[in-house]
Amino acid sequence: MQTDLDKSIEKLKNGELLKEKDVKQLCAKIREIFIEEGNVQRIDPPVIVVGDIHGQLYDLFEIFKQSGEVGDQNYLFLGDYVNRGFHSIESICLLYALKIKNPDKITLLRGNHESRILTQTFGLYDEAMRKYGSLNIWRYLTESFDYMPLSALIDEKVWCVHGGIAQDAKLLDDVRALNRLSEIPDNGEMCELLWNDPNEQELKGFGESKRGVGKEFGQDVFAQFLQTNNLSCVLRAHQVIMEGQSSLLLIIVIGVVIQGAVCEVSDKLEMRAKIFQASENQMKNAQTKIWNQNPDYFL
Ligand SMILES: [Mn+2]
Repeated sequence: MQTDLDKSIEKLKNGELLKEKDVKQLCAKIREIFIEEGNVQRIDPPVIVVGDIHGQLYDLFEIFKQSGEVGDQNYLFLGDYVNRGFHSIESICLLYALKIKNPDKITLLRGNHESRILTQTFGLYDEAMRKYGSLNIWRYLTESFDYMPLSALIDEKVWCVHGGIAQDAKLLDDVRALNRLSEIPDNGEMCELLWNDPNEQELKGFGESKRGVGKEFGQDVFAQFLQTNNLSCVLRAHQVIMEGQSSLLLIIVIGVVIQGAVCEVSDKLEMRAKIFQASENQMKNAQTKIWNQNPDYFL
């Protein structure tokens, strides 16, 4: 028999919106799952790592089509599910529903856009008003964001985070010790994990970020962090490089930018970028074009 959850997944996969009460229920359920997860959530390989989705539902469909359904494959999403694209609500609801169905097969980290402030400026708030005529959906979703894990660790060796290394969290244990159940603060460790960027020029240590929030960190910080924590690699997202046709999806293995790609991490921790073809449907999305012409690099 098809459960309510299966029905919701089917609807979302058809590009349909859920009823308000169903979104409310998804958000309540997902909080119970998130709260059991750590600030450095452990993950076993193999896993497919995916960068910023930003409401691009049809690109999300394409990823599942090309790389396999959740359940057949393990997935790790690096945050920034909402804002910018036209389908923030459908995208995050689909990811929540899939995680509720397969809690161990899909990990959803928090990005800097999973916040009350950024959603009020960059799309989710307006989308909730436009599609549901009330703010309830925005409220349910932003409350659920407060419970999302901050980072993940694949096989003790590959640390994954939306932004980067935080100045006052030199050890993974420092990250583990944070109390994350809140709105993203505008400074401090939790803020920096979700906002910081690597600086590939001369910078030593930490410096100011062009974004106005968070910091940039030098290659020396990165090398030290790997050594101290006995890691082989850091995987992160967050930066949007505007050269592709359509997709905002991006993963940066520190130092190497993999654009429009998902990153497959094998059980031997070998990494392979899989170049991702933006969906036909998404190519027609006018808003995507606008973002391409007008790169908003700093948010
Ligand atoms: Mn981001």
